[in-house]
Amino acid sequence: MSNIVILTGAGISAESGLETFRAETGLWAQHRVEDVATPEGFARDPKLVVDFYNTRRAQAAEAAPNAAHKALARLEAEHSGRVLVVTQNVDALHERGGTRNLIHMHGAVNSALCAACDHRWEAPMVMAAGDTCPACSQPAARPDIVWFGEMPYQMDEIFETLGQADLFAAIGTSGNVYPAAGFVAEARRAGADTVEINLEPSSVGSQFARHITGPATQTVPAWVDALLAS
Ligand code: BV8
Repeated sequence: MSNIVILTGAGISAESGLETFRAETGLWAQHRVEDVATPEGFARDPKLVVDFYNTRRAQAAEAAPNAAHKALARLEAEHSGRVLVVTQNVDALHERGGTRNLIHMHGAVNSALCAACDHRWEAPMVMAAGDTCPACSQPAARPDIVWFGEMPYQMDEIFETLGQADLFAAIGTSGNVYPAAGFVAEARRAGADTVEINLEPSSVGSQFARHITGPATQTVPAWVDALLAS
């Protein structure tokens, strides 16, 4: 199991108190996706979208990494081979939990992006629609988030690593959003072993060789212990 690729979703941060998307009381129950997570929604009402991410940024700052985040950091530190965490999450709980080799494929709520010159900088706690870019001074600041219809970040690197994976794990993701939901098929094509760690099977659960069921703060540390012992 030298090369391990781990995809995480909102479920790994749920026990840190951050809402998931598709639970009954989740983020998509409170906001229409097309209003707050699409470029069209941002163009239509930039204040609504910027405020949505201001709220998420404040909630993420209040949250603490949980035992699952910390277990993945321990795996990276102690595993003899390579460990890459690809997260769909925009919170910073993986890096605050100690993970270094990390890709935020859907962006990060602590980062701001200039829609005019592509400059990135650390987002202020509260962004406002029309904020100017510190590099080009245009009023084109936006949350550095990948919205629906936009290309996720570092896809070449992700696919290259999936092609060399010995083990692919998906933790706390419902498998509803592509291209992330297609990673398990890519890993299987590379001959990797696959495991899904979740409260219940995801929409792509049938594509995984193994399932570990239960809350991430219990299942992930036990899974890491077993991996490091093997
Ligand atoms: C793109 C913004 C193309 C950040 C998000 C086929 C191929 C390619 C694309 C598509 C396709 N079909 C459709 C598409 C388009 C679309 C898509 O997938 N639509 C879906 C709805 C059908 N995809 C896109 O638009 C993507 N872009 O494809 O671009 C392209 C090509 C060329 C040029 C340009 C563009 C972009 C997708 C990114 C969208 N941005 N968010 C933010 O606001 O946070 S997606 C959003 O949902 C999140 O980022 C998150 O990543 C994603 C998935 O949610 P999950 O993380 O899985 O969370 P969820 O609530 O759903 O599930 C939680 C899970 O945890 C559950 O399974 C639950 O059981 C579990 N759980 C809960 N508690 C626990 C737990 N598990 C363990 N322990 C617990 N305690």
